[in-house]
Amino acid sequence: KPLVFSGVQPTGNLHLGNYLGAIKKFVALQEQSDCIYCVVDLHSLTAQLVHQDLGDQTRSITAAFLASGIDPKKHIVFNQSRVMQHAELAWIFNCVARIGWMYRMTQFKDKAGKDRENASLGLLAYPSLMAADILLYRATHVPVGEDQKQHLELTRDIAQKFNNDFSEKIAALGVGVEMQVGEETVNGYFPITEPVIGGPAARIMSLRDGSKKMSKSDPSDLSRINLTDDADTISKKIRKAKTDPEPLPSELDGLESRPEAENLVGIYAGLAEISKADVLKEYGGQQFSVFKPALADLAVEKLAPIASEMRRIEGDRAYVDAVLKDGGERARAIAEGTMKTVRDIIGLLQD
Ligand code: AQP
Repeated sequence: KPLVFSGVQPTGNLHLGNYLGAIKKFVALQEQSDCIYCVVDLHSLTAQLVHQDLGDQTRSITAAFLASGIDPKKHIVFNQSRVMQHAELAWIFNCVARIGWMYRMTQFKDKAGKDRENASLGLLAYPSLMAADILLYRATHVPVGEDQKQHLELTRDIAQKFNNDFSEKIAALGVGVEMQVGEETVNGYFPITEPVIGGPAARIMSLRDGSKKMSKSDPSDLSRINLTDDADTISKKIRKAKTDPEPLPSELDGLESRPEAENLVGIYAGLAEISKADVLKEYGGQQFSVFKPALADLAVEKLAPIASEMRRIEGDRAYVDAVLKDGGERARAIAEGTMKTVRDIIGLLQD
């Protein structure tokens, strides 16, 4: 059975990109897989150390998971810092990974900006912690938005290097498993994880600028639809979304070099669970004055029930805390099992 892991940072309001690119996939994967979904609070310290309300932000992301339909009894929902093995394995991966690998990460380059020397060491090492999050549970599949693709490739590189560096010890302890990686059969302790990226909404762009991804940290609230926006706000943001004056094309190639139009079509397709081509079959030739209100109605129809359920769950703080505590205990049991083996592989003495 596939084992799915993914995480979301407790850094501000969740938006439509987080929902369509990640959380909606988390929900869909529950049917055929065992899933572990994590609010990655330690990651949120990498870009900003001091937060006003980290605890409440963590609860709010948890409420969004539950309101979207994640079942915390069948699967595991917890916050990362509760399971200290994440930090322990991340340290080991810091010693497996090479600094050059980290400097190549586009997220580091974007977030560190020009003043690289002043970025936190944590921001540079972020992908090591992400690899630890995933490999601690020996997850086979990781649903994420397109922007995380490079970090997942690095996770595969870290797993592969660990498996190679310790191949003799892994064989001696008999803890390796055979895996198919592309054409090759390889043996190792850590799986070579498959990213689950794709579909029409893998990269949702800003509503104000089709060349930038929709992001929590964009200063303009008009650039994104927050999961908690009310119906009027959603309609207003879609009405004001940047577009060009042409009607929608009837064929996919007509969206080339029209990033804003393509983005709105992708959002519609993601919400309606159809392809972009199918959206164009219905709306090809129509003006945005027709398409935008239809998109706004669809977004309200899909998001309003989640927002109201989120508010209800957020109001029951004891329940949210109990979910995270229970999830933390179950996650810790798996994580400690992995770490016992990892310590043996490396040769660290333990009880
Ligand atoms: N625009 C997006 N389109 C599709 N997927 C997206 N994701 C984020 N933005 C988009 C996916 O959402 C998941 C959780 O993201 P995160 O909170 O862990 O980190 P992030 O990518 O840093 O989120 P933001 O909103 O873009 O925050 P800032 O502004 O801090 O950069 C991930 O699976 C991510 O791919």
